[in-house]
Amino acid sequence: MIVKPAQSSNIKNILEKLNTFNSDPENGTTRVLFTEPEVEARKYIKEEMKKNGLVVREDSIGNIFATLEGTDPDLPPVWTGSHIDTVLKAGMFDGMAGVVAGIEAARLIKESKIPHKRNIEVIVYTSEEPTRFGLSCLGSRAMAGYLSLEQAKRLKDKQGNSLAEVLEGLGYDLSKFDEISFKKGEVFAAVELHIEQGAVLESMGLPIGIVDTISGPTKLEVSVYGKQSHAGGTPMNLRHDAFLACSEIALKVEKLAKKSSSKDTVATVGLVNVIPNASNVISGEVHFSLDIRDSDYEVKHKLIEELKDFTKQLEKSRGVTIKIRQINDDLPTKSDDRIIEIFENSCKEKNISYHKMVSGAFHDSMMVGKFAPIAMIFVPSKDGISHNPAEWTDYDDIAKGTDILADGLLKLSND
Ligand code: HGY
Ligand code: MN
Ligand code: MN
Repeated sequence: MIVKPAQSSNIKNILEKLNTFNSDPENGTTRVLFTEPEVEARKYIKEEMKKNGLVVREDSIGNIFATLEGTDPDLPPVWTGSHIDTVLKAGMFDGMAGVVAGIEAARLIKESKIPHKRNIEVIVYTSEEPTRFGLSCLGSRAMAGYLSLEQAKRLKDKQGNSLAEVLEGLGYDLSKFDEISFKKGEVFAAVELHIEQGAVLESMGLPIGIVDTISGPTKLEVSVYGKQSHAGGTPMNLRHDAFLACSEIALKVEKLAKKSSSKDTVATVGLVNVIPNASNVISGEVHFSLDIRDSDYEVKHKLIEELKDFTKQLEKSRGVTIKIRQINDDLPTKSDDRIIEIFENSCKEKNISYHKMVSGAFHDSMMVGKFAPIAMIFVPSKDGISHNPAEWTDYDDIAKGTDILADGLLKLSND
């Protein structure tokens, strides 16, 4: 009895069907949490799970659990999964590759008829992306006990709908919101296949990455209050230009990241809202995001302190007021050495070269790792592109990653 190799045609079919649930098909893939395309995609993926003999359930925040029952279902289960929601104008693999690989791995294990003690559960985590409510990893954050119902009532989308209201409107039972979280020991292991979203594997010509650390992201919302005035009539020395103050902060954070002692420090400004956003008006207000990440929490925080000192000087030199609001400040997550070893041995047995690496991108595994041992398998991203319609990963590479995943799941479920 062996686990047969994954079928890239299955992976292709499910990914392409998933991609039809898309609110902006002219520009890649956009599937925002609990919008019509995402709700339809959830229905479709649950059907696929049931078709493969998995028993499907959801919790009060919409995390989907699809169970392949083991011989000893009372033991803490082994999980694999990822997300199906996307950023705006995204690609079709970020998250979805891991969900589909999980379904295919479960199918292979079931068909192999190899007995496994622990349940194997394929998970779709709710809202890994911060696209709708501004906060990432909502489902896995709630699982880790870092998102309460009170916070879900306060999290609002651009239309002013709270996460709690949206959940209630979709029929989720909020009286059970406290049952979402897991304690240490309740999940034996959680592994996730994901596209790399960078160019390391491709540059090394390798098909598999094994993630040893997931960098922790900090998201800040910065507001600069200056003085809206005439772009022609206001002398340069009398201006309090909010956008140019924002620009100085953006360039400063880039400089700090580039000269950091850690090779994994990254930072950017991705979202800027200029008020009044008119070509002949000096902006009076600018609200923008700062995304700062590192595999080393201390180094990240030293950078943030330096940046805050810089903004204090800027308030004086430019006569503006700067407010900084922290949205999340997540710790990096280390993978479990035992699971890494299982994946390494599986690669060696299958004669597949691999590279151990840090993930600059965050993933649900970062949150799940707060209550369960985790590890991740990366598959290559073409030209390192992601969060972009041009995102691409070969189906054969996902199938290869799925073989390692299936092997690891089977070993862990018999541990
Ligand atoms: O931003 C991230 O790291 C993830 O892809 N959402
Ligand atoms: Mn993403
Ligand atoms: Mn992702």
